[in-house]
Amino acid sequence: MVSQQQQATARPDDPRFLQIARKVRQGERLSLEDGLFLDREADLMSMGRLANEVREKRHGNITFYNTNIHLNPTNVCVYRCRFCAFRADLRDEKAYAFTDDQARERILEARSRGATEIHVVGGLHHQKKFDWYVNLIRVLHEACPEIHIKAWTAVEIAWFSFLTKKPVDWVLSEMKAAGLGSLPGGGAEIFHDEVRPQICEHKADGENWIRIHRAAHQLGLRSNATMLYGHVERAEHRLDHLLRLRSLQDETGGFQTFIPLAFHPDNTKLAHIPKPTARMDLRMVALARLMLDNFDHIKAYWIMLGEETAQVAQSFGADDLDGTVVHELIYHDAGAKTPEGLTVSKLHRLIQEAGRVPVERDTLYRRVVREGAKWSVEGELKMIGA
Ligand code: V47
Ligand code: SF4
Repeated sequence: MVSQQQQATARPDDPRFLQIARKVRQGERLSLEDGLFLDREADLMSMGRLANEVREKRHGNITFYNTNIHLNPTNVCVYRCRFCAFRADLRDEKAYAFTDDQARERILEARSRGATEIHVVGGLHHQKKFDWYVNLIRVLHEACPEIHIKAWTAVEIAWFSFLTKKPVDWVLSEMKAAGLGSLPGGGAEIFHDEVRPQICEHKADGENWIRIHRAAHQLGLRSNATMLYGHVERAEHRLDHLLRLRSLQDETGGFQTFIPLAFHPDNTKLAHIPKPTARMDLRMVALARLMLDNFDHIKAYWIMLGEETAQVAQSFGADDLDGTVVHELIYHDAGAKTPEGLTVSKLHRLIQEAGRVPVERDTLYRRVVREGAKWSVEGELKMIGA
């Protein structure tokens, strides 16, 4: 079997690469075959340089980041994804579920740190009803209405629809009314049916993930997209995934950013699979930048990639590093060695050392003007914050 981390073999002047470079420079869309060649064979440095051209044409020398905090409301989960080290059973010692007071405390902490965003994803608790999840959003929003709530993956939204027996539009509208601002990109994993049942049996499938993001976009909610790579999938599955995202983006334009997520094997049922190499990480960033010609942003999520690879990724197509990310659990449970949060000055350093100019954005990619913990978005006069 060919490894999914196979070394590239083609020369930089391979005619297939030259043809791809010509297409990219002329603004022509890359095909499935182009993507397969880039993923399996293309010379990594040439591919990175081409992705960097696209990135610099769109964003110049800027790398975006945001000031955010995470909240994983519960780790109890009815599913047993084989790549997940975070989940717990109801009676496990490590099982937890946030109370309203704990959630309020977390968002007040976010405010005192000057965060513009709270990122909320978690497990699907066996005993919690829809009201618990919607109430959590209400509590957060009422405590700090100025902080954008990016919450619930499509898998969670599908679960709420199952719990309430109501359509996805209804679930999303209730959440929006409670204060939901946008959807994160998680739960996408790998859409393809040859892979999905092997890594996350039973949970919402690829078609449902797409359907839920379409519904969110139609309700005016923006969302992100991810792809979990470096486990049992192969190039053709990754390309299928990227093309499905590209096609939904053509239809709705509702995606803001794509985040390739590097698989972290520790403490998971796939612990025998080695962690993706930095070469593979960089290839995925460049591949995404070249294939997703209708996505504005490609995020190099520093928590997953490690700080050094996230720095290099800024020259391989990425224009965003995510954020300060205080209280991250999902990747640290799976062995991520990065810190559980970074100060703004450390994020600035990560960006400046890579030769880029840091620009703080909010969740919707508007520029943030800041004085300490007080901030406003560009063009708005009122300063917000502690
Ligand atoms: O769907 C879980 C991934 C996702 C592991 O939208 C793992 O800005 C690697 O939604 N190794 C949830 N990945 C996280 C998520 C997210 C993260 C960052 C930014 C955004 C955004 C969204 O985390 C899951 C799954 O794909 N995940 N376990 C693991 N062991
Ligand atoms: Fe549950 Fe999410 Fe972990 Fe899957 S990835 S087991 S849905 S918490």
